[in-house]
Amino acid sequence: MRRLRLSEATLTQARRGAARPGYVRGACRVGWVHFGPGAFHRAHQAYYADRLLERDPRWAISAVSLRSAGAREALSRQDYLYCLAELGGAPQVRIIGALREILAAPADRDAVLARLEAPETRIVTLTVTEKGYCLGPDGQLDPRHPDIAHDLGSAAPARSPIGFLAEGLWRRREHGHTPFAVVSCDNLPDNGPTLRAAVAAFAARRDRPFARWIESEVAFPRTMVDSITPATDAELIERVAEASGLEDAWPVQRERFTQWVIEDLPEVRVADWASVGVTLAADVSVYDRAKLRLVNGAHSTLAYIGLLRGRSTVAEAMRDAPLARFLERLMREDIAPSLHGPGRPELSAYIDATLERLRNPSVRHRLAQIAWDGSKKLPVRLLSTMSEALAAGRPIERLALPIAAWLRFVVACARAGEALTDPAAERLLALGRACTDEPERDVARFLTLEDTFAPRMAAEPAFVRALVNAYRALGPGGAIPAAQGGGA
Ligand code: CS2
Repeated sequence: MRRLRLSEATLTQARRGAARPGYVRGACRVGWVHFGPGAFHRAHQAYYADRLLERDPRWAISAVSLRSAGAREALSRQDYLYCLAELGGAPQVRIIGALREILAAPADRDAVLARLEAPETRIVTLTVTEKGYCLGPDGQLDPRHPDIAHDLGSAAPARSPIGFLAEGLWRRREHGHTPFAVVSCDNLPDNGPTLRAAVAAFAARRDRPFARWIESEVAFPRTMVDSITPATDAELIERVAEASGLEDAWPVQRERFTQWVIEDLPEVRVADWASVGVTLAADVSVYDRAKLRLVNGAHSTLAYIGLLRGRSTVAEAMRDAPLARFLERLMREDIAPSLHGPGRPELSAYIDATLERLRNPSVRHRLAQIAWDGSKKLPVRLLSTMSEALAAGRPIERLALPIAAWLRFVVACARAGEALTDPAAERLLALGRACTDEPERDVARFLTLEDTFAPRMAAEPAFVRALVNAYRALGPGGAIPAAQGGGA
C-alpha cells in the first residue's frame, strides 16, 4: 500500500499510534546548533529538545552535517520531521519536530556561521564520535590532522567542528554577544574540558588573547549521555509506517531508557532541563566514568568476543552463557574496583541494570555496529581501566581478553578481505594480514599502534604477557578460558 510521506502538510493525518509534537512548530525559534545529526542525536538530544519545546519555543535545532548529506536529503523532503521508536514492551512511536533544518558543510558554511553567530543561539551540542575531535594520542588537538590543517590554513574553516566553533566564537566576541555553551555529547572522558582545550589550541594559532577568552569565558560542561540506539533498518521503517500511517525515510530507534547528565554551570541553565528529565550535576565524572567503563566497556567486550563466537547482536551475545558469565565477572570484579565515588550497593545496582539493558531482546543492536572505531574506543573503554589496575597491582587477565579479541577480530577481517570501519583501518588491516598466529609476534605487531597503546603500557611486561595469553586462549573462535567464566 502506498502511503503519504510524513511532512508538515500530512502531520495531522498521522495515526494515533504515533504521538505528534505537542507544540506549534512554526512558532519555534532556533536557539540550539548541533554538529553531527546521526541516529544518536536524533534519538537522544533532539528528543529532549522536543520536550523542551512543549513549554519553551526557543529550542528548535539547526543541525550541521560535516560528513555526509544523507540525513539532509532524507529529512528535508519531510520538513525535518521523523519518527522515534522507543523499544521494549509495546514499542512507542513519537514524531519529533525539534529539527528546523540540516545544513551540510562545507557547502552551507555561511549559513552555519550565521547560526553560530546569532545571539539567540545559546547551546551548541556535538555528537561527532571520538574521531571527530581530531586529537592526537596525547589527547590534545592534532594540528596535522587533515581537517584541522585545512581549517588552520584557510580563512574559511569549514571541515572540522573545532574550526567552526572557533570561528563562531570569534564572531560572537567581535560583536559582543554572550558566548554559547558548548556541550560535547560524545563518549570521551572529560569531554567538555577536552573539547575546550582543542578549541583553545586552535584559537591560539590565530590570537592568544582570543584563546585565553575561550578558556575563561566559554562554558564547556562535561556531560554523560546514555541510550542504546541501534541503526535504522527496514523492519523499523515498516514498523513506524504502520504506527503512523505515514512513510518516513529515516526514522530512528532506541531503548526506552535514556539518561543525560550535564555539568551544572550558569551558562547551561538557560533552559529548564530538569523539566524534561535531564540531570544537572556539580560532578559529572562519577557518572561519566561508570558509564564509559561499564556500559561502553561491556559493549565492546560483547562485540569483539561475540563476533569471534559467531554472534551478531548484543542480546544474542548475552544468551551465550559463557560469554555472559565472563562479562558479568569482568564488570563486577575488574571494572567496578576502578570506579571511585559511587558506593558498592549503587555500583552493584548499576551493573544489574546495565546487564538487564544488554539482555533486552527487543533491542536488535548489531555487534558489528559497536565494533567500529576500536582503535579510538578501546583506550577510553577498557585500556584506561587496565592501566589503572596494573598500577594498583590488581589482576588484568580478564581485562586483556576483549583487547585480544579486538586483535583477533582485525586479523579475521584482514584475512577475509572485509572492510574495517576505523580511522586506522588501513594500518590495522596491514598488520592483520602480516599476522601468523604466533601470539607473541602477532601481539607485538599490534602494540606498535601508538595511538591506541600508550608506549609506556606497550613496554610493560605484565601487560604484554596478559595480552599474549589472552590472544592464545581465545584462538580464532573466541574461546573463553574456564577460569574466567568460560567452560560449558
Ligand atoms: C556503543 C554506544 O556503538 C557503540 O560503541 O557502545 O553507541 C552505546 O550504545 C551508547 O554509548 C549507549 O549510550
